[in-house]
Amino acid sequence: RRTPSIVQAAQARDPLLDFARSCVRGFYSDPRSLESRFLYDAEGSALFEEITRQPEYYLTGTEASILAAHSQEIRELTGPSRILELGSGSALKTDHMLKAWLEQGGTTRYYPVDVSAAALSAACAGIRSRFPAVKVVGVQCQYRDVFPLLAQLSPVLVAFLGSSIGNFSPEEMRAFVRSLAAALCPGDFFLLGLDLVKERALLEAAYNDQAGVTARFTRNLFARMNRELGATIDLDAIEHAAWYRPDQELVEVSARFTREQTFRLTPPGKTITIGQGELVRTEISRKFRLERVVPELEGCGFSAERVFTDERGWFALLLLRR
Ligand code: AVI
Repeated sequence: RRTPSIVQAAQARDPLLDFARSCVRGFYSDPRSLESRFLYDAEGSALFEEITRQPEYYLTGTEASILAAHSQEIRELTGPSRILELGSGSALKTDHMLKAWLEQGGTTRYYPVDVSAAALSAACAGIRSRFPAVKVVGVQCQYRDVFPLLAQLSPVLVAFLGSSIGNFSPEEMRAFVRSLAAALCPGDFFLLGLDLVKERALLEAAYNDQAGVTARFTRNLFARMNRELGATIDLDAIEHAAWYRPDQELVEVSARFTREQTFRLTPPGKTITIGQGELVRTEISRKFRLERVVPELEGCGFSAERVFTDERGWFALLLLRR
């Protein structure tokens, strides 16, 4: 029997209600702050892929160059483990790893995990056409829903690239890393991409690209509310705003309402008014210092096997062992 190419690990009971409730909570919180996981519907995932191709968004290219240089060594250290990638998107960077795995022999199994079904089927189709010898099974779910499956995949390497962990708060990140460590078996690996603290101008340019793709990405969250929750938000009244906060070492991304907007979300039937000039935070993107983050990860159940960086020291790839 053929393995299905995409499986659903767990499904929110009602994804629409999950989105709606989260929006209401976010609009009523102080400061107003929405959950960034809802940025990635089909439209948002496609826009994020476009962000990764913008010249100012150095993260993707820099991480890919580290993977290109070190995938063989990573494979030597991990052995022929299965690869499970969290938030795979279009999974182009993973090519370097799959190449190294195929070259060093054994069956290569790759499990991309993503909330967006569209992004996932594109990733699976792409990998199958570029690497017919790799066995690919896409898993559609939120990251945490994949944890219960990990023990049965051991030996496994869990890849979490692109500094996506930077979109978590410090508390969320610690909880995430601890549960991942608890779900993996001793000897399994965690490959983690981290964007490092750097000059403010470089960081702010990356989140304010000239072509305005990041602005479209931010606005899409509100367009999604219009599409799915019957909101009537005037998207022309929303400006994208992103700046670096050196005190917290993170880029904060917000939507600024240039005109007052009143709209209703159905479900759950709540009316919301956002005043002129108000900000609604849509994301944080934390930037890391190796001297601080490595001990923190070690305190959460991993040991750092290798730390790879690019020559400019902009980005790091950590190979951690459970
Ligand atoms: C997915 N994540 C790592 C991106 C980042 O850089 O924080 C999301 C993003 N938002 C705006 N540009 C990129």
